[in-house]
Amino acid sequence: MVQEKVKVREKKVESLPPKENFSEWYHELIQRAELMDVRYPVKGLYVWFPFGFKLRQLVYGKLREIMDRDHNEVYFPTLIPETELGKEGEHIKGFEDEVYWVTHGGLDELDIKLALRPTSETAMYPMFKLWIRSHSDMPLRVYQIVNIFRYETKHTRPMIRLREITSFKEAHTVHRNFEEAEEQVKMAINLYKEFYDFLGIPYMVFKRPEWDKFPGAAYTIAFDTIMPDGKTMQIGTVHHLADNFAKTFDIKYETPEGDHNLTHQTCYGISERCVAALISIHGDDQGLVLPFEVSPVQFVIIPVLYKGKEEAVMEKARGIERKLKEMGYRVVLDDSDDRPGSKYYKWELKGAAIRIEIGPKEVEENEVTISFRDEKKKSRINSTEITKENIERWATEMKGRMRNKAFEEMRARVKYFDVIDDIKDWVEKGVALVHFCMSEDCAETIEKDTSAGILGSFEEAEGWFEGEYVGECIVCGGRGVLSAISKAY
Ligand code: P5A
Repeated sequence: MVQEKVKVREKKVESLPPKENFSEWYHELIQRAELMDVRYPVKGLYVWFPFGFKLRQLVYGKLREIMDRDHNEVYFPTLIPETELGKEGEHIKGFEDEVYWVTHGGLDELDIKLALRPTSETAMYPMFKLWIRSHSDMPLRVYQIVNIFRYETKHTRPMIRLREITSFKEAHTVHRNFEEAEEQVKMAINLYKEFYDFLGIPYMVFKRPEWDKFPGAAYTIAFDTIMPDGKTMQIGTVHHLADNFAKTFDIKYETPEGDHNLTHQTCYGISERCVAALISIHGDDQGLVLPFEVSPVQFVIIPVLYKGKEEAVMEKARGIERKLKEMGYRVVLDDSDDRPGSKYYKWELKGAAIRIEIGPKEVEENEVTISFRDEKKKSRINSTEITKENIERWATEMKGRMRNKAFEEMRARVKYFDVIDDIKDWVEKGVALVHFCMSEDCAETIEKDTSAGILGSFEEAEGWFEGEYVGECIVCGGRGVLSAISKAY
């Protein structure tokens, strides 16, 4: 007997632009998958839709879990008096073009202008001066996840270049000396590696050149990933501040011998660029592809209804929904009257990690049809195979595939050069590795010849380059170290 499908709603949906046109794809995807609404009427400010906010919450949940192990969460105010913000000379020089000022309270002009924090060093460190008394008060490690404001003049883009960064995870630490702060820098690098490894996002770690370090830092370590258009994006930074800010804010402690020494500090930050990287690197022509752990919809169950069999199919679908929810997973049973094809389309767009289809055949044989978002194939499994143990294995395997694919794609965009003229075309689509002396003059030559910039010297080249770390500078022939050149976001 031929089974007759239940009549369903036909909905025409426009497909996404192909990912090849990255900029368009990104812009369309974040709207259509309901991550961010870009229609807010202030440049560089965007609205998180509920679905996008859920993704943000899941990603930041991991970041919190990592930070909470040895940092305490705090909250410092949004407004910073001009007098504090301006104290550290280098710091204010770096930020003065980017600060939003509050000048009035109602109709009254304020005595001291207040800055909307562009980052919180100058909000926190005057208080650290009060908190730190003795050597036993250290290490002090705190973090907060807050919004900050930067009046960016370059092209703004949701999650990538914002004027209100809504999800700025900033950590600040205080130590007894330079070496202990340096240990903290290493620890922070490892924490960020753990975070990005968890998301399956490949990265390179650089020491930024002198002219590109964080304003007020002794040195800056940066994480960069390569976006699908071949440009690099800085997805996190770790700064050794030495005693620069301690001098400005007079942060001192008493040693066991009774001396009074300046503290050394570090700070490190990650913004919602981590979410931008996640969706850009793993996404495909159909939409979001998300690791199981952070997907707002881990399972979507799609009933395939045939006349006379609706009840049996729905009953099984509800049973599986209940079972998965009891196991603690995020599940959607899509029982809307759209046709299965539209449902597949919708949940692919939204990156549902695992799809389970149930029709009359599956009911008869106590099976389900299962597919993973990152793969094109479907398979039939027995319903009893849906166990916590198997699900965890599927999640791990899926992450492994996603990470490998992302890593291979990124590796294909990294290439070593020893002749400047060959670089110009390559940086349109990837990163050029070179030996470089780190002088500003040579960097200017590179920028003039290639329209791309120096990312810095590699902290660890493993996985990206097999050759010698030291070699002749590609510009002057002097002593160079392994460095990278790219066009950056
Ligand atoms: C570290 C935390 C700092 O501000 N102070 C506290 C230090 N470092 S940073 O490099 O300036 O910023 C940290 C990371 O934030 C991201 N970021 C942005 N994301 C979106 N829009 C922006 N306008 C923006 N500016 C910075 C970068 O990933 C940066 O590494």
